[in-house]
Amino acid sequence: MDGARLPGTPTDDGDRIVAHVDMDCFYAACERRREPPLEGEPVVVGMGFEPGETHGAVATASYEAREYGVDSAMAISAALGRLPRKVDAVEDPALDVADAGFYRPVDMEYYESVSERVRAIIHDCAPVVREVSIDEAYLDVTDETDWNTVEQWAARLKDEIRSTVGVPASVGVAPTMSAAKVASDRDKPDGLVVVEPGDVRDFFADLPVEDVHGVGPVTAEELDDLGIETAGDLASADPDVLEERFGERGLEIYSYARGEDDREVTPRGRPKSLSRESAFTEATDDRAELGDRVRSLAASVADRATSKDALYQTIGIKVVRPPFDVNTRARSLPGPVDEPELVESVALDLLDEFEGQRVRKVGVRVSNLSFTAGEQASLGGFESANDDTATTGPGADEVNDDGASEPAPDGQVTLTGAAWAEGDASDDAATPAVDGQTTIDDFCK
Ligand code: DCP
Ligand code: MG
Repeated sequence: MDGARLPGTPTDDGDRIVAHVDMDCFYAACERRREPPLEGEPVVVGMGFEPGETHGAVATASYEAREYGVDSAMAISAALGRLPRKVDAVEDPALDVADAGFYRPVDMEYYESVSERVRAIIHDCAPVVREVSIDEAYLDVTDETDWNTVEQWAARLKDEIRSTVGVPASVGVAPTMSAAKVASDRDKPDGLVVVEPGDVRDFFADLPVEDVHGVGPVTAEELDDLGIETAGDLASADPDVLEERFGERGLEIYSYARGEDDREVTPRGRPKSLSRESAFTEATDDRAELGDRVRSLAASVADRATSKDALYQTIGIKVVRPPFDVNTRARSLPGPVDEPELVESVALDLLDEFEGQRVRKVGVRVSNLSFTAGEQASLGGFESANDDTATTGPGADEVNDDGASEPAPDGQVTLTGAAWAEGDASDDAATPAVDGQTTIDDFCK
């Protein structure tokens, strides 16, 4: 493969290859790992199922237990009603042992240790990994494989996890994170679904709108009111209506439904850039109002950089003119600094170019980050999911820390006119190659 491409940046044809790995019924699979007779049996992991206990919930259920209607987050009493405990069934002639299951208490320490092993394999096989929960990660594998061979690659990753750690995984592969996530869920358990470039919008079309990134149950209900039930409906909806109803987020979910998703797979830990944006309720060309907003965003971004011990070498602004005209400008400095006044003065300077123009959203960003000595990258492990960007309607702010594993090494700066959403991977240092691993390394090659 072309060694010049940095991890996380598009291939020549613009398509990244993103894999999403999600372990199958993870806690239950962990229990089976240490208690093999549970293989093939209905297994429920949760709390509150011992005699005398009344409260508790199901953390997860094996796929055999799901056939009885037992699932995550269900009250344990409801689960026991559908699937009695095996130990109770053998004692109680009114219960059928064949329709009973094995209940096990949650043991996070053990699940974390299994997760750690899975993570080790994933990191050895992919240069860029974003862990999003105890059993879930995104991988950018553009450099590891290509569209002709990615299915085999993913099958081998699954086999490697299964044979080395002893737990099953499902993998989705697609050119975007959103599609890869949906794909990994499509054929569970032990699933492997590849969505090729060009097929993403079709792949989404018939899915319920909840499957679109950024659409939760409340938004789904509101969309339903608008007659939008599927991702396909959302993709062909009127973006103005969506914006009016949901603000900026309306446009985001519209894009995701269309298969457009520029998010890069970036490791958690040190951010690649820090930005803050703010939308006006009504577009404005009032220089004083714009200046005030930029000043306060600049102060907030600089503050965040200081709190993260981040030095920045590039300061930029984003100016969105109605309806969707996104402009970014950035200026590089001779060296990395932590100077809040400079963020403000450069941002205001860059804003001058838009004098007299109506603006509906402004943002300030510092990028090309490096970190002061002593600050360790804290790759959070398979932590609970925590989206970096919280987008809200007009008048509210959006915070965005783009993750990256390493600081920029030598201050290469791109004065980009591209939207921030496209990221600035040119500032991103390549992750060092894996070395020394034997079996896993062989597999990775
Ligand atoms: N979990 C939990 N409570 C929930 C959901 C999940 O404690 N309401 C825990 C138990 C799961 C683990 O998180 O095993 C991973 O969550 P997933 O949503 O990935 O669920 P599973 O891995 O169990 O099942 P699936 O095969 O659907 O991924
Ligand atoms: Mg899972």
